[in-house]
Amino acid sequence: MKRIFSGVQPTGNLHLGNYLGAIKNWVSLQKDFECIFCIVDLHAITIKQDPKELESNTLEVTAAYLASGINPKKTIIFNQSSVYAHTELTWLLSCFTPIGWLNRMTQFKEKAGKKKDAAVLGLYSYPVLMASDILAYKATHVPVGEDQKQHLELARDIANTFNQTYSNNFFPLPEPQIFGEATRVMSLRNGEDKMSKSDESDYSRINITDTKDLINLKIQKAKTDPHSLPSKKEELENRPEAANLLGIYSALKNEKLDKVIKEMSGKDFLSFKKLLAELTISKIEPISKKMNDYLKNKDYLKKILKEGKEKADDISSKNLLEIKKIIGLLII
Ligand code: AQP
Repeated sequence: MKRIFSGVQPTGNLHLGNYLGAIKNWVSLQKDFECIFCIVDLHAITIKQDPKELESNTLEVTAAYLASGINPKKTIIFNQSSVYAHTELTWLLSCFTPIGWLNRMTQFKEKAGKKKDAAVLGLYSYPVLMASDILAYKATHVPVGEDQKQHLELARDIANTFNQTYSNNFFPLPEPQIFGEATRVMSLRNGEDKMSKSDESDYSRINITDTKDLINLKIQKAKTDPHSLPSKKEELENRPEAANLLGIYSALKNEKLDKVIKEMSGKDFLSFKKLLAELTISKIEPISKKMNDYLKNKDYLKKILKEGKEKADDISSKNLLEIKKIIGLLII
């Protein structure tokens, strides 16, 4: 059976990178897979969160899922902290994870920065929680952006270690699914940095909730270089901002990058940015309108999460019981 698990953190400022790198691809996967899409609030608290904002951001991400086309009749949608298997499995799997593996994780190094010793344990063990999210459902496929590839490899290594320890194939080794022409959307202010929720400059990202005027302004102000647009993919080397904007355009348009490069070849950035802004608005505005409608009915959003939690609990608690039996923990 093919089963998908993925999630987004409710840390505010859901942006075009989250949409193109994750949510947009999930929508089409619902056709061929059994899908479980989570709002990973336990991951969010590895960084300090305001309690009120965390709660409202959780509902905002739920609304974004629904507004983008995730269908709750077909797909399980729930918030991570409501299903106990995630945290319990994290402990069990942490006993199969050598510290040396965690020391290699680049996201921890980036987020902890120079204050490594002051960083919380949760930030360090974040990838074990992520492995537990996936393995609690024995998910076979995990659609993510490029930035999460290393964590997914770790999840495979943990699953493999467990299987080898007990000479079984209990866990399938989850496959990463990295789709489209914008697997790593970069900041609009610097084509070398990832577009991210935590970037101090709001002009570095297009938020799903940005107004038409703000999207226009952010794209107009996006960093570029002094050349016109290239005629071949190879000419994008050392032009990170041009590569990023063309990648965003082709992902939004569902066209191959080569085709878009041909179409735009020789144009100046001013005219290309106009087209990009129009396209971005045409794709993002309907989502943000629907999101606002959903957010007017918080009880409905909570009902979706509750139904999702029950289904997620049902699958993961059975798996957790099996895992505990395999380990030899006495079940009373
Ligand atoms: N820039 C990006 N390009 C492509 N995909 C991206 N994703 C995130 N940023 C980009 C993908 O979105 C999904 C959910 O991400 P997340 O919210 O769980 O966490 P993140 O990767 O830590 O997102 P941010 O925006 O970068 O948050 P901060 O600033 O807090 O670190 C994942 O599938 C991710 O790959």
